[in-house]
Amino acid sequence: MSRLIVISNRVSAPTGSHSGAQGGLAVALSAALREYRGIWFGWSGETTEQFTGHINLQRAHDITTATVDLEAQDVEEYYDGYANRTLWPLFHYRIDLAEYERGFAGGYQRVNQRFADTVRPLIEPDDVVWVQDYHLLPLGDELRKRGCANRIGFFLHIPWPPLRLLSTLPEAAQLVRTLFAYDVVGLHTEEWLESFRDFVVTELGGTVDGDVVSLDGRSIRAIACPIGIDAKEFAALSRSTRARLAFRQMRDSAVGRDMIVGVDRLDYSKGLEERFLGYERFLKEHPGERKEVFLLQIAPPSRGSVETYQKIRTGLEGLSGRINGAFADLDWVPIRYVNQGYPRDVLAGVYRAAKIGLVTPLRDGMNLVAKEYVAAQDPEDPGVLILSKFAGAAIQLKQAVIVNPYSAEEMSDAIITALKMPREERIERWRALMDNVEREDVIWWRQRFTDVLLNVPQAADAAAPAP
Ligand code: ADQ
Repeated sequence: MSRLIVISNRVSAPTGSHSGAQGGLAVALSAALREYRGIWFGWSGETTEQFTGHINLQRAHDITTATVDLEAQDVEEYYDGYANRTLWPLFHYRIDLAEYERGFAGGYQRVNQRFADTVRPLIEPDDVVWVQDYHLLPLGDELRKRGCANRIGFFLHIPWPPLRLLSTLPEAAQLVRTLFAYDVVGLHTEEWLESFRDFVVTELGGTVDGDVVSLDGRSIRAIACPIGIDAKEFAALSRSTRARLAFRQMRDSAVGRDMIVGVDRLDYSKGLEERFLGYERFLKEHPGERKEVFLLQIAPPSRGSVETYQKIRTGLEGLSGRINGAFADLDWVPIRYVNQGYPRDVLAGVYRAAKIGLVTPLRDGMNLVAKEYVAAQDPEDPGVLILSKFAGAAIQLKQAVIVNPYSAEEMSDAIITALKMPREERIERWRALMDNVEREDVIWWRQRFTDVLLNVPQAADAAAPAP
């Protein structure tokens, strides 16, 4: 059986327990790596004076991780720069925030080359390589240039932007061409896939035949493959001792009020400001409901070294302060705004205690919080998921209350609808949602992708560089 080599920007070493703040992806990939006796390669998160390519190999919980340190300039140009100040905003349709600098593009290319140089000797002829996310778009091409003829797949965890937006990026054509070094390219939804194909066909003159996309004599499989969560595990987690404790604490502190919960990384794509404004609108339009509810927003800071992220943090502090100042009373505060991460079992208990899960990103590749919220509910008395139509998850979670997060009025209407929803309707909607979350779970996602990847013929000319 082939070994699996997963390559991503960072490696989340599996803890072997659920009490860490480990994300769903780490859990998903860990299971695959265990099954295929694989290696997970990525940046250690540490910096070094001079890049040496020294690999730190570690083995824990049946998984081998291989990490490498980067130079401070690498982190600045590749990670803070091109990944988080150029590609992330652009791919989330925010060209107003995207910064196009040759220094960033150069650093991005350099780090991808450094990754390729470092990981190449670890790859054996029968290994299957799976590259993750927007930090490493050109990595497959760099590996091919180093003679790697293995099957290589790529999965993008964020949206793919429409042609008109992507073409604002100076290196767009070059970057997209490098994707043809892979055998399989996966995106979460048909919508993102459609935009990818549109760019290849319209901008580069490629062709599409079913899920085969061809450019300059090289064909790849491009597929929509929505990621899921480990639903069974998460449902079990929501009944664990720590989850029960968190559930009880939340219910006690709610003193009979309904809790609305939001859980997101502090990121402009998650629509937190619009969410607060929608909630404010609800408080204004429904004065009778005010003291019956509160919003708990959990948002741990991320990418703090990027200025936009510092601004959004300050903006949200101001906004929540203003709303609390305007509406709070001696015995009630409308928004509890918490800036830290919590272990997954605690989070599961919090989700379960919430009458409404408010998941309203402005643009999101998928959004796993929506699925976790569903999986954590009590089947006898489930809460209601309010979900943005702009999250990839909206394609699967059709029985949620779907909203346009740009409209404060729609958000307000959705909150009152969810609060007043009869129990039978809540149960009916939840069952349909849970059915999807369980069926199209993370194992389904991973198998779907690896099945396609393992079935592509290993091209004799695969060692040739991409066009
Ligand atoms: P993210 O943008 O990080 O992921 P999301 O899919 O919601 O977004 O995943 C966040 C994860 O972090 C969830 O598992 C959640 O439980 C966890 N998390 C968030 N806040 C937390 C907190 N305060 N404490 C502990 N854990 C917390 C990117 C894309 C998404 C895509 C995923 C996977 O942007 O669209 O769904 O990758 O492909």
